[in-house]
Amino acid sequence: MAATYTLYGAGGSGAAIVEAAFALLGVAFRGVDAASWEPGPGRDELARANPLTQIPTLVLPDGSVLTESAAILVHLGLAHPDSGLLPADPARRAQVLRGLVYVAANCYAAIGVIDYPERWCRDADAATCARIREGTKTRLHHLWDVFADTFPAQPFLTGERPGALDLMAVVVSKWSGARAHLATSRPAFSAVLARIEADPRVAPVLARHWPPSS
Ligand SMILES: N[C@@H](CCC(=O)N[C@@H](CS)C(=O)NCC(=O)O)C(=O)O
Repeated sequence: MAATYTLYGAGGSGAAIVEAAFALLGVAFRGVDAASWEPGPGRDELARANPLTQIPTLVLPDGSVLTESAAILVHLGLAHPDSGLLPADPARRAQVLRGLVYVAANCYAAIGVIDYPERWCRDADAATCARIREGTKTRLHHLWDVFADTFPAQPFLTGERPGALDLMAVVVSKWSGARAHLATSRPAFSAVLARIEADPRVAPVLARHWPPSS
């Protein structure tokens, strides 16, 4: 069998970003169920590939490991220049790269604090963890407001078609109450997220990760 991509991931995780990218590309991949919070052989394999044991982690057909959702999207976009994952126009592409790093460095990083406050504050008790979570959530919602004000949809965040920035934004905004916040604070941006979710290639991936009944 020809070498293929191997994607480590779990339901409701950032692996949905990369699965949706493969759906836009029409490229097959092998999925391995793995997450730091799920003990088992998948996690052991993931830890060998990515010392942070984080998902998404992608093993490329040449066997090299690619982590960091933004880097994975940029790599796939460059490897498939006609896919529309990244804009061809350099000025537009620059803004998409800016947006990808913005979401990874600001929003996704904040989720890591909300999920694991004890990693960021030595000897934090439950009350301290709750305060860290609460403050980070408020900051996260502000970060999304700024994102919405900074990256106009044309009509998608990547351009005329859904692409890398759309996938990053639609998945990372699923967490920590960002959607409920944006529905009131930035309704036009919420409508853009809904438009991305409705794409027939993206919708089944999101439905698998976030089943409608859940
Ligand atoms: N910087 C990474 C963050 C990835 C990340 O935090 N993934 C979460 C799941 S959505 C994870 O694996 N968390 C488990 C952990 O940190 O132990 C990226 O942009 O891909």
